Amino acid sequence: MQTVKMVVTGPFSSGKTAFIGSVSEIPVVRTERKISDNTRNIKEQTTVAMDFGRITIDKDLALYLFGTPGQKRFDFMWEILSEGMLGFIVIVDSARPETFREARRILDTFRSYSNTPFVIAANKQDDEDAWPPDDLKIALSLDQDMRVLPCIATDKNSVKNVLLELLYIILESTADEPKPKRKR
Ligand SMILES: Nc1nc2c(ncn2[C@@H]2O[C@H](COP(=O)(O)OP(=O)(O)OP(=O)(O)O)[C@@H](O)[C@H]2O)c(=O)[nH]1
Ligand SMILES: [Mg+2]
Repeated sequence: MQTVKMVVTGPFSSGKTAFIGSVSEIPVVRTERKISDNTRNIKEQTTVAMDFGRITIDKDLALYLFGTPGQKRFDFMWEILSEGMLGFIVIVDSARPETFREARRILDTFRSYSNTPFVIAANKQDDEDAWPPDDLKIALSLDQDMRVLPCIATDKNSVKNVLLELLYIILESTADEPKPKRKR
């Protein structure tokens, strides 16, 4: 069985834990704690160390998903979690433009850890205030070739699409041999 480690990261409350929870076949190992300084009052719990989940793609391939904490005060975990990753996903709350700058910072931080493939998930597309992926791409000043995918982290199929897209990019980039030219 081949395993592929992917890291799921992004700003506070962007949907990382929900993303892993939607697809994992094992009960997700969560490290959520009550938010001690809940002045923003967005939600009750936050990830303090990591989330861990697993999804089987076929009989000889499984994805191991490691979710990071979103709050800056726990970012010492990021580099540890990125050890050995083959790809990563930056989850962005598309309805909260005030978090876009932070999303970009996180993207750049993870790219500094490793030059593995990545995709950006334009999450919460079911929110009426959500920016479409193309607008998000401009707002984050992303390069043309960076993939921004629409996502609803609470929807299993949507999450699966994002994971498969990243998986294909990883498999393409790790194909050692150039594919033989097809004979006409
Ligand atoms: N409508 C909608 N809500 C979402 C979506 N994804 C996540 N949420 C909600 O957004 C809130 C935050 O989700 P979490 O999964 O806890 O976010 P997180 O990124 O793990 O947060 P931290 O660990 O605190 O950084 C929760 O209330 C989720 O139910 C989505 O695609 N659509
Ligand atoms: Mg979380």
